[in-house]
Amino acid sequence: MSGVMSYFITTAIAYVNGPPHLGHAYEEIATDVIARHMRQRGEDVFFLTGTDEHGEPVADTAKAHGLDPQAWADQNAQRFIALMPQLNISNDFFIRTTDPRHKAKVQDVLQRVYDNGHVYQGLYEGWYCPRCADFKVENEILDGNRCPIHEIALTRETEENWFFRLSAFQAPLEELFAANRDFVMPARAMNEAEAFLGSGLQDVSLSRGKLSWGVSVPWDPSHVFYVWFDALLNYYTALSFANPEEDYTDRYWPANLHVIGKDILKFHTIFWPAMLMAADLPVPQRVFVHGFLLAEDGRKMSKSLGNVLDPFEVIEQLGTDALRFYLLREVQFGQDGNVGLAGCRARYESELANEYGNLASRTVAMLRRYRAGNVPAVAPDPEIVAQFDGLAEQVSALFDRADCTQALELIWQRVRRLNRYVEERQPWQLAKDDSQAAALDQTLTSLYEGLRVLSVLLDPYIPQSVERLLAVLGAPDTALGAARLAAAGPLAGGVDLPELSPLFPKRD
Ligand code: ME8
Repeated sequence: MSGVMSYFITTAIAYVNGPPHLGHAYEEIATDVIARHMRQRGEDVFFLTGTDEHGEPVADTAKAHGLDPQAWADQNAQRFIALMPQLNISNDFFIRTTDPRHKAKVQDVLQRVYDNGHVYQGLYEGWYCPRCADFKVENEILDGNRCPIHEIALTRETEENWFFRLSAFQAPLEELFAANRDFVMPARAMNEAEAFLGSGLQDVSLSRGKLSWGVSVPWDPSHVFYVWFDALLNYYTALSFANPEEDYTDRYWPANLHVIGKDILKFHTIFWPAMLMAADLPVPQRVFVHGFLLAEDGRKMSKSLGNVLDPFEVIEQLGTDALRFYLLREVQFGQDGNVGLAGCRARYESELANEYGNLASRTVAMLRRYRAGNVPAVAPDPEIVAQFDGLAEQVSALFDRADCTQALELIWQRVRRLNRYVEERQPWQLAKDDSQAAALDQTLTSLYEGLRVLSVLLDPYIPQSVERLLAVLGAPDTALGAARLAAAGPLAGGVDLPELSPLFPKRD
């Protein structure tokens, strides 16, 4: 195992207060792309996702549907579990926070925080958003005492709670931020976390006495833990029971990368590392904060405005790979972006079908027509070799910063380059002239090899299509080491290429 590194990557866990939506699909897909890339590098990846089932967001919606919270959570959790294969997500485990093993572990860890002297009883008085399950501090409140995220009226809460001494972690967090400038990425998110820290930390509620839907506090069973601490701890607790045969905690903790949306930055970059420090546990390496997907008209997606991009509709019309590709190609990961069905169809047509799909079809068709399906065992064109030189390394370096959008752009530049190469070389002309046989061999080998390498690099994004194509190319290896042009003739030499049906067929 020498040289193999463990790589623990997570998504946020979704509230089960409704069905999955595009924002959830986006986060799952992006995280999956990074996890798949890391597996290609040979790393020992563990990819965790799941559902957040306690607290007011779930208790309130359960009540509104006339169900008890557990029945409501069970029903909705199934929809999130079903989403994973629909999106082709390669998660290694799916945690539900109502799992008794999670609850027991939450109690253990928070008991340690209590025993370490970081908890006291006090009176909370302030503004609270039941949709965020968030106690807002003064500078987070919109005029008229409204939630900055949901824009709904905040409730005034006065309750006797157990408090976590967050303020005691001001200096340790400042040190963490100074020592690890990539703790929060991208840089804009780091600035936001530092601004929050810079405004001075106040202690936060650790428990709720008014709520019963949660994990009970071991030293005071009349309280349940505040849902955010229960939820954040999923990243740690899951490792202890994901595999009944082996406790994964030592193997994978601390997490390498938490992928989250911008609305939950404070919890992950401030509360979470402080809580871990209070429990004497190592803090994660990085938190990557992605943006929000908005409608094509730039507005928030809403059913009443009719501008919702429904991931299930895209999958049905264009396939899972099309959705995965579109979201990562259209929106710079880490920024907000506008998305819609029209844009998705356009990219399907112009890029997946006409660029990559067409490159694949014509390469296979020409090899079959001019060389009876055999790949000539000659070296590829030095000019194409130069174009691909260092590409896998550049893609890896971008993934080190979770920049899956720029990585895709680098790959796509080569897809376009190879299509231009076909136009420049005009293999159909070369084929008419026997004296050009060597030129035709070199052209076809270059196309075959280039297409194969690009497919390996595209595998994390569009795994179904790539794996189908690589099978036809007779080169199924998707390890990153295979993403290099073979110097002297194709890896697969002498394969007998079967026909390729269109990877991205025309849709109405
Ligand atoms: O916040 N675009 O759950 P959640 C992009 N349970 N991302 C979006 C989005 C959008 N329009 N809408 C939501 C919670 N998200 C908590 C997390 S983690 C210990 C607990 C993202 O179901 C959102 O930013 O409201 C978050 O990362 C994830 O979806 C789950 O949101």
